[in-house]
Amino acid sequence: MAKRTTQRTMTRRDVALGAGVGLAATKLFELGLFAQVWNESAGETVVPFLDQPPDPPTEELESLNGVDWNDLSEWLSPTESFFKVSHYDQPEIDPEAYRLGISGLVERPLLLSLSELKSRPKQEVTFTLECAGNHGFPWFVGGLGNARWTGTPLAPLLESAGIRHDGIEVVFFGRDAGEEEFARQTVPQNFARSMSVEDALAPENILCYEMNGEPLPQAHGFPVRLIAPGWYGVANVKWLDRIELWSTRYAGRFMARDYVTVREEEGPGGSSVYTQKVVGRTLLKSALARVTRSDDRHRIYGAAWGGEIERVEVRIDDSPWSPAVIDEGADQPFAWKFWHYDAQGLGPGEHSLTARAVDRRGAVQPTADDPIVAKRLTYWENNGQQTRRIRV
Ligand SMILES: Nc1nc2c(c(=O)[nH]1)N[C@H]1C(S)=C(S)[C@@H](COP(=O)(O)O)O[C@H]1N2
Ligand SMILES: [Mo]
Repeated sequence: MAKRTTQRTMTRRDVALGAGVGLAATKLFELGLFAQVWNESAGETVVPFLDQPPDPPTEELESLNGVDWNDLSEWLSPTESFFKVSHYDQPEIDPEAYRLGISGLVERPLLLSLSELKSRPKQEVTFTLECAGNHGFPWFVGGLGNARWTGTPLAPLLESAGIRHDGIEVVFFGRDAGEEEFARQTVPQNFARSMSVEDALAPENILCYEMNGEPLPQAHGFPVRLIAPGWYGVANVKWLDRIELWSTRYAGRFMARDYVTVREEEGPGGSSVYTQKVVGRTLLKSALARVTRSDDRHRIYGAAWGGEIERVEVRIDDSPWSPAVIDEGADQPFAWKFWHYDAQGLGPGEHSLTARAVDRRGAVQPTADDPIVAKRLTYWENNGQQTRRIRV
């Protein structure tokens, strides 16, 4: 049933992005930003994983995968292959006519043009955006990407609009719209997500108009999207149309029905109780990318993201956990870390390789059979440790 929902709601193909992207890539390459982090030496050969993810069931779902783990080498994900998730239409917005409204329970409603937004102070963040459904299906493993996002901070704008004391909820509406059923009635809705005032005022949130140094591509929310570092993809509203301050909680589809993690938990006397949690902040996560061999050494490459990563640890078969080397991203709090781990003298036969991320507070990425992961009844927020197998 869950699968059907995804197929129905995630049906947008990517659009051709045009010549601007080629320029962007060249420019960034000159700046050294697309430089390959993992420079494999001549003697290194790839040892394929025995378990490979299947292809997506339909061609339409292909654009949900951006990262191809087997080929991953660029720390900054190229814009042209960045994953795309759009639940409704992809509105084309005239940048000249564009106005972003900030209204509702504010003292001074604002209506801002794109050039007004661009003339405000600039802020940049390198942030790994991930769909909360990533790793929710065997074929959905590349629903993430790391980009440099540029825009203007949200908090000063909300402050200059003046949030009234009864404004408790900040609702971000996209321009895209679709039909939704509420109480057996079908009604039109805009894509929207909300945050508490406190969360919305976080200094890292930006109204973003550039991705990897170029104007935001249409598929990624042109002309303006919210970038909320530390939050799952769904909170990063594209084609941002209006921001409203409400005195009540907002309970649209993407807050209250989709993107809700339902779990079975143990209640009193061993009974089952069920909880529902809105998908919000990202969870601590890691993944293996590939394994190479040169002589007697196997090198495991991977990434970790979704929290304040302190270290990444690797375990081979039933050996003790041992720390990996962080190669890239240690200085960027919202970006994924690239890591590698060297294993010497792996004996012939099959081996299982597992990685786990550990955060600054000592929290460990859960195992795949931890109830917090295994007792999810919806496919969102699968951040369980991943085990991959190779044959030596
Ligand atoms: N307006 C709007 N914003 C949206 C969406 C959408 O369908 N409409 N999808 C969300 C989801 S579920 C994800 S995972 C991210 C994906 O961002 P990307 O397409 O730029 O990779 O956008 C989010 N923002
Ligand atoms: Mo998503």
